[in-house]
Amino acid sequence: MADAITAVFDTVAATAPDIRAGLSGRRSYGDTENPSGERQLAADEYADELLERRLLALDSVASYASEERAGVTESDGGTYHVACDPLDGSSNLRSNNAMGTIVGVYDEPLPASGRSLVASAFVLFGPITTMVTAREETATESVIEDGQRRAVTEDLRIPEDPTVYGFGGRVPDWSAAFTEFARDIEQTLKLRYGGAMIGDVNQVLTYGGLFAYPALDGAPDGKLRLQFEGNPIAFIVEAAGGRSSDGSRSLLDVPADGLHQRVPVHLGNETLVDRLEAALA
Ligand code: P6P
Repeated sequence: MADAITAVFDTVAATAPDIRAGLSGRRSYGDTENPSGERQLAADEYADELLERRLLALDSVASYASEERAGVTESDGGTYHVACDPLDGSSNLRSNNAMGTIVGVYDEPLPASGRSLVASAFVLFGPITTMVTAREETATESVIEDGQRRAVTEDLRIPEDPTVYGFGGRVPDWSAAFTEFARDIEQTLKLRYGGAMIGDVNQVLTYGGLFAYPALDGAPDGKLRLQFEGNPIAFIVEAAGGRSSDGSRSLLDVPADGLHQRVPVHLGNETLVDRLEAALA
């Protein structure tokens, strides 16, 4: 299993420079929408096509699914089912802010429970390109140089003392319970919200704190997708000693009932997620 997962991680790392190099010329929206009804940038489609082709070329990969396409692409053989958000936070491209790639490696056909993840990773296009990977309950942070991973933090752990928070959605659309919880958090933590989940989650992994895209009035399942965003990032945060929640349980325990199902997402220090669940109970 280790060799197959390493091959997936290495393929994503090797593809990162190509995706990054292709961003500047692909900042325009096409006339298509993804299955979640969001407009697609040319960069979204470019990253998706590169990742599909290169990941399905691996003997160990049985299928590929992404936020950008309705169905699953099967290959003939393989063990693992890969779910990608090829360019998470792509709306940040026009404002030149952080974005990146999320990959979940499941050992069950998709849609699948987060408990069937065997590995996950995200690539973050910031001032430098980094990649956080998780497997066997351990998270690792690497710098990507020339398409190669160089580990810089072998056992990434979320800091004990939380410092930052970032909550998505419009404040008037938050529930009364979440609003009260947020007002309490604001008294002690510093706001860090950049509009790309992995950029905001990386702040939480670096400084300690809480990221949330909660249930909203009119959108009780929030915005983020379980298969492509919630599960893979929860797998990483929990491997780093944090917690995840849909408001009442780990995201990894949320039943999979659709490839593009949305889920409220809360990720960060265990103490803060515990407080959040108590506030929403
Ligand atoms: P909003 C990016 O589009 C994304 O899927 C996540 O990466 C991010 O956390 C969220 O949506 C941002 O949503 O409503 O703040 O633009």
